[in-house]
Amino acid sequence: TGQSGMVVWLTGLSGAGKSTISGSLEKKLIDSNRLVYVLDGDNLRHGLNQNLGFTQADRNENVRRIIEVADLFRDAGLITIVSCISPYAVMREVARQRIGDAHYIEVYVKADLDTCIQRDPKKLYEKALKGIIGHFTGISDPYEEPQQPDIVLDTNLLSAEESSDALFKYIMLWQEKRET
Ligand code: GGZ
Repeated sequence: TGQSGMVVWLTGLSGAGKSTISGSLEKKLIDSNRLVYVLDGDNLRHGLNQNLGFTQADRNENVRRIIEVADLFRDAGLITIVSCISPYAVMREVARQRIGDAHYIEVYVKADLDTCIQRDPKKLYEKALKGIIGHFTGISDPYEEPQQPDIVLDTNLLSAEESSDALFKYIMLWQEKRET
């Protein structure tokens, strides 16, 4: 497979399902012999981005670094899956510009705020609602919904498996179109 790299950028609220879908998509791509790597916002905040918090400036710097790393992996020929809230539309636009339209897919992992609050796997919403954590996306910090994502995965309706399946198929078709 003479594959060329690309970036699959997952944006959405905390708890929307980005990390789960990323992991499951990664597995499907590996099973079909693709080179793939996942860049997860939460994980990168333990190393590369450990000096950054959640102000708008810090989130933008976080996303800026992720864009640069993602573009390097893409350049190396990998399907690079990015999973980070990336709440500001401007920075997602920076990503598309920097990485290039021809190598970039924006995926909106969509779930209602109420659903995310119900799921609350890390009990972060509970803390945010009590005011123990500030600047929390959806509660005390903004999330700008994508206006023209390439694909929307509505995790209120789809399981993580169904979502990653739909995304996998979308990527396969997208790559076919690019190659011809
Ligand atoms: C949002 C926060 C916050 C605040 C900690 N707001 O769902 P998670 O837990 O596992 O992933 C979230 C992660 C957000 O990091 P990102 O790098 O994706 O954010 S951004 O793109 O906006 O820079 C969440 C956890 O960190 N977390 N505090 N205040 N999410």
